[in-house]
Amino acid sequence: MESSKPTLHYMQNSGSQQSLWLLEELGIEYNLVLHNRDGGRAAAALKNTHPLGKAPQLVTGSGRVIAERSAIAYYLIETYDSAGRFKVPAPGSDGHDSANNDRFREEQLLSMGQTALNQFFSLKSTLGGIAYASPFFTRPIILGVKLTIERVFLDAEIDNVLKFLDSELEGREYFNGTTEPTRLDFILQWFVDFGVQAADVDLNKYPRLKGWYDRCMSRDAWKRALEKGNGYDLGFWRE
Ligand SMILES: N[C@@H](CCC(=O)N[C@@H](CS)C(=O)NCC(=O)O)C(=O)O
Repeated sequence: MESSKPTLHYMQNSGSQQSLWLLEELGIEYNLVLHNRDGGRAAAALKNTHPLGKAPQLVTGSGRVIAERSAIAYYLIETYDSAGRFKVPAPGSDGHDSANNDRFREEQLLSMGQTALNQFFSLKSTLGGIAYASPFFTRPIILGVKLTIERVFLDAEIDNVLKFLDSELEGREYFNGTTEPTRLDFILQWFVDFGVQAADVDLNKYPRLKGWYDRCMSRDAWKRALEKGNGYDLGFWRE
């Protein structure tokens, strides 16, 4: 256990919310530094702590800076979850739900969020953002390109991954079959929310995924994180 408190650098309207959610779930003491976006981009001050200058960042009790949400979640759970509340039970132990639910399945699902969903939703929301920011006479052209890309491959690819994730929740409250969220849920929740808020994903087509998404956001720790942060609206670029 670290001696001093960790510090979360949180930026409004970003995946910092999921790191704050985990800190609240853990119930530990921490410092919170709130950054506003600067013209939609990262606050310049985030470069003072990490060369990439992105959010979230976690400064550990011993001064080490950790970037990347999945690494932050990994570190926080390893360091502070001594009761194992948010860890995946070992195969064969109580609370473990199937022979194939192991580190390899977890890695596969994490990667689907970080690679497939992230690139699909980034493409969709970037095209939407460019159309939104462009002069009204070029907007229909950009929207036409966006609709063509969506029709030719993008929407089918997204549907493919979301259907798979939905099937992985068969008989499970959270992705690892636990009764509490694990790192997989803290990370995948971000990608699904990115899709819902910024890329027009309709979760009603994926009822198990929708149930899981609502379950995550009905947790007291999620709500406390929303109150402590300085805003969480992933469609902010439409304003
Ligand atoms: N792969 C990083 C993503 C970091 C990142 O790109 N964060 C976004 C907010 S969700 C950001 O800082 N955007 C502002 C910018 O790129 O200017 C992670 O998982 O933490």
